[in-house]
Amino acid sequence: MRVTVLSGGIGGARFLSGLRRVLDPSDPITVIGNTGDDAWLFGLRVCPDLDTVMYTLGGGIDPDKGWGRDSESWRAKEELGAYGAGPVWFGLGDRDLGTHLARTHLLREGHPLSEVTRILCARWQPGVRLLPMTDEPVETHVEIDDPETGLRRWVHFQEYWVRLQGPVAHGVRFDGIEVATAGPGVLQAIVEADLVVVPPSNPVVSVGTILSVAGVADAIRTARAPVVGVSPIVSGAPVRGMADRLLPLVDVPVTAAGVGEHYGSRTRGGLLDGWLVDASDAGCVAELVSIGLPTRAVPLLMTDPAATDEIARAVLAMADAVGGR
Ligand code: FO1
Repeated sequence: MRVTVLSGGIGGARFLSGLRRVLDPSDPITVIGNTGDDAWLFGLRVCPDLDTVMYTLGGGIDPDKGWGRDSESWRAKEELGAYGAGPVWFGLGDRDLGTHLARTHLLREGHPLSEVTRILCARWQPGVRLLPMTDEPVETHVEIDDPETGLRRWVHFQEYWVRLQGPVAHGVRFDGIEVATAGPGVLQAIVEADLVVVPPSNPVVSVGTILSVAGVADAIRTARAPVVGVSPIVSGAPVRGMADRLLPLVDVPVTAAGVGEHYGSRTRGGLLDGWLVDASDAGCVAELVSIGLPTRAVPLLMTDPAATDEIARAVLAMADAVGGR
């Protein structure tokens, strides 16, 4: 069974590790990774959502943070700080810097990001094919009230999330999305899939970014495979991250039902054939089913690998239930 998963952030990567474990090794998984979080730092191209998938499935992730490398050291960061070379607020560890140096070197040699990602993954063997959503640069920016001046200004997503800790947001935009084309293999991975999964990634700045790439949303709407989503919102709050501050920007309530309706039922022009909400949100199942979105309530907290595997199994079961549509 060929499975294609749209992924961004730590939640998406953790879900993927469960899906990889529960599927037969012969079932290929293709990941369409968000690149809107990417940034130039110290002249290096940092691709957080690609690296989080590569490290998490390749066994190199820092398990507590969910990003960056395990057993990390920070000598280069200390040296940079000593020179007053900013930004000091973004934690680039020595081992992680190796990835960014290798990536930047390959980019400078002219390799597209998709080829660079394939080369980096050859070391990690993540057990999935990791495709950047596009080979062209896209950078998410968020409009905030500057804490010093109180004036509205746009900041890069990493500054918004890491330096400012996700304050109230007044706008979000994906710089470069207008001219970005789907990366090599991206649309094909959706068209050829036997199952498409929208994991519990941020609906605005991970899934939303990927869906904004030309052709991706339409490919999902017309895919022959069942499309199953997993709510990133549990009991009215994001399990991690800042979806609660960004969902209002697209007029979506911070609820499992709100995000499900936002993605929409495929029978009504939306993206999903099935939607999983947490057991604590079982109260919204009947309503979503009544608007044509098959929904099930199952435990969605990825508290440990066993729980994560159960969520992946629930996705497969939902796909079977709706796939025969
Ligand atoms: N997140 C933080 O909260 N603080 C950091 O210093 C930080 C550094 C970092 C370095 C490399 C990398 O790949 C990710 C990093 N992240 C950090 C996480 C990153 O901001 C988020 O994972 C994504 O951009 C949003 O999903």
